[in-house]
Amino acid sequence: MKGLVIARSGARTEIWLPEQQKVVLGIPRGKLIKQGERIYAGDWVQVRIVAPNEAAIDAIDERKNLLPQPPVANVDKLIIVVSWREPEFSNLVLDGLLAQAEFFDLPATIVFNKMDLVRKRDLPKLESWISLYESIGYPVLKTSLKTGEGLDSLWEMMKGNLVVLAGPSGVGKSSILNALIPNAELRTDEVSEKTGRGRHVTTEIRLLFNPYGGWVADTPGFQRVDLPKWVALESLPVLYREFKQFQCEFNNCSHTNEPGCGVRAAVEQNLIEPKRYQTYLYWWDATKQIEEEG
Ligand SMILES: Nc1nc2c(ncn2[C@@H]2O[C@H](COP(=O)(O)OP(=O)(O)O)[C@@H](O)[C@H]2O)c(=O)[nH]1
Ligand SMILES: [Mg+2]
Ligand SMILES: [Zn+2]
Repeated sequence: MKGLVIARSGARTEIWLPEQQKVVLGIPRGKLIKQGERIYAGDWVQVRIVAPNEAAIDAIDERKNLLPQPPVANVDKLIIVVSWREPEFSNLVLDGLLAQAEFFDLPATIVFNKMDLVRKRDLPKLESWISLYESIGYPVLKTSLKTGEGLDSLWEMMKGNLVVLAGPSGVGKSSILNALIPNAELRTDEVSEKTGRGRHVTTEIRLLFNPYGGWVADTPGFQRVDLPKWVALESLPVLYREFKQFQCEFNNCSHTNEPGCGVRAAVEQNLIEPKRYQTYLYWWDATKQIEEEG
């Protein structure tokens, strides 16, 4: 029988059995432990029922991807939440998060939340950013928890998938989760302040059942751009997806100073948005610096 790992904390593994519509405790077989196999939330596993609420885990299915932070396997969608104001939009941060998503093979969707805070005179600027990201193949949604704008589209987009929210702190990730899943509010910063326990620190990763279908991780994925730490310098050139269609003289071209670079030629002809190329150069330098430090 197949099961989905929905919670991992220390030695405890909870498994959702779609056929039985219930959650059981998962006990990894000795063989798996000996092989040093790690089990992640989001893993699909082969199980055998050994007690009313217990299942032995015989095998872990191959993963299509693995998000490192929080550790969640088989992510269908990474939703990168940003805002135009409070906090102010940074295309440098967004491009870094998109490159991280590419590196870990996570299909990314961009959500501009807090649309209610966008001034009328800023709308054309915001729309041109949105067109840019749509033109390179990232879906973009505009939402507001305050007015309800775009929430139906957001729920529709999250439906039936295993979704992780990512993005800078303060953009509204917890608010989105709470609006979707009312009893998820245990996880917000406000609640932990109220209980006086300070910041909620937990090693548990739990997938919450999306009432429209599918699952949502209860803690956000990357909030910072750790790209320079994670990515080998030579893989950076393929993480800006619109660069891939241009040919360079050298196979391993870094698109920085090599002769015959098709990417730089495309930037000059505005076939690649110069703003994207600028952030590429920034992340290239940052990654190079980390690599040189060893
Ligand atoms: N005006 C406005 N405020 C929002 C919206 N979404 C969230 N907020 C507020 O922004 C603050 C940060 O939200 P939170 O969900 O904690 O952000 P997180 O750090 O990404 O989880 C909170 O005070 C929310 O009430 C929105 O669409 N519009
Ligand atoms: Mg939060
Ligand atoms: Zn090049």
